[in-house]
Amino acid sequence: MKRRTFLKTVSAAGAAATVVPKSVFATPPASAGGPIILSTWDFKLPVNETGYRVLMGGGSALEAVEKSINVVESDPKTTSVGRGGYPDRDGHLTLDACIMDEHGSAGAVLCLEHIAQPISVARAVMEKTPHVILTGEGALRFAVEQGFKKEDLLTDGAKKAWQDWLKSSKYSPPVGEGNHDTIGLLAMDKLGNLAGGCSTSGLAWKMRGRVGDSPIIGAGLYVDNEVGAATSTGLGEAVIKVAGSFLVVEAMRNGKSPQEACRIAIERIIRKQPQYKDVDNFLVGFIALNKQGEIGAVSYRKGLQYSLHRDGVNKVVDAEFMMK
Ligand code: SD4
Repeated sequence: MKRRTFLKTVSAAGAAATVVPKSVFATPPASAGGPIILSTWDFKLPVNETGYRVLMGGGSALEAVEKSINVVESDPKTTSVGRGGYPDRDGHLTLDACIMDEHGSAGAVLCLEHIAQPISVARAVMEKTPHVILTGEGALRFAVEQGFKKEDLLTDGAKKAWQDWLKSSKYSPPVGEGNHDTIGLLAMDKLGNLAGGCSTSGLAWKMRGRVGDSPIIGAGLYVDNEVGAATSTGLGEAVIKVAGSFLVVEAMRNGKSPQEACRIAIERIIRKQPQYKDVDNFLVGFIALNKQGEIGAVSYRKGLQYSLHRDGVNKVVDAEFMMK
């Protein structure tokens, strides 16, 4: 087909099919203003408090996101994020993280080893390189050049758990006990600006080189400062296939509340990935925060908790779920 004909066809079809939602043209809604910190799970660590303090002191949402997530990454007892995370099936602990700021800038590291603060390396990728993603060896080299300390992050406990697993080497990908608890965290600062981050060691006993949704912009995290932000937890393969966090933010752009928007993403997974309906330990969940300061949290099955710090109160809440 000649180029001119092709363009003509596309524009004719596009004119018929595209309904542009009003919200695309609307002025971005005025923000309710922060400080607000919303994060996945209950880590029993001062996660939200750390970021909230940053925000109360006039710090940016981005700064709050990084500092909060660093708390989880540094904790050797958390077996799903940073130091102390469970390794892959070959015994390598590989870390994934991404971050987005209020300008829509993004940075990510995939399969990073030996660096205890992947979210900070992701921020450095965003701020100090022309790229969005660095992986593996290159991410490690960049981190070391930036002054991050190269360490052995596999704790004795994680090594023992891996050695126990090796005895059976039974691999069941759906997220189960001790195999979840990625930190996804969204923040709104006093100016009403949004930022978000996500950090994980991914699924325990995964294949070498496997990456889930957590460091993938649009899957594990998405932030649009005009609209809202979303992040996810659970089986990354399921989230990537529906571009989950982007889907949530786009639903908010089209007028849905954060709660409705999270439901839409879970519904999409239910409809498009029926293979998980009878898998008891399958879990995915989304949390979302819009520009008005409203929040949402919905999971596939019962089990997701979220932590919300707002108006000086930090609470842990059970999320709504959609499947029995
Ligand atoms: C992954 N989404 O690597 C991560 C795992 C996770 O809560 O969230 N666990 O697929």
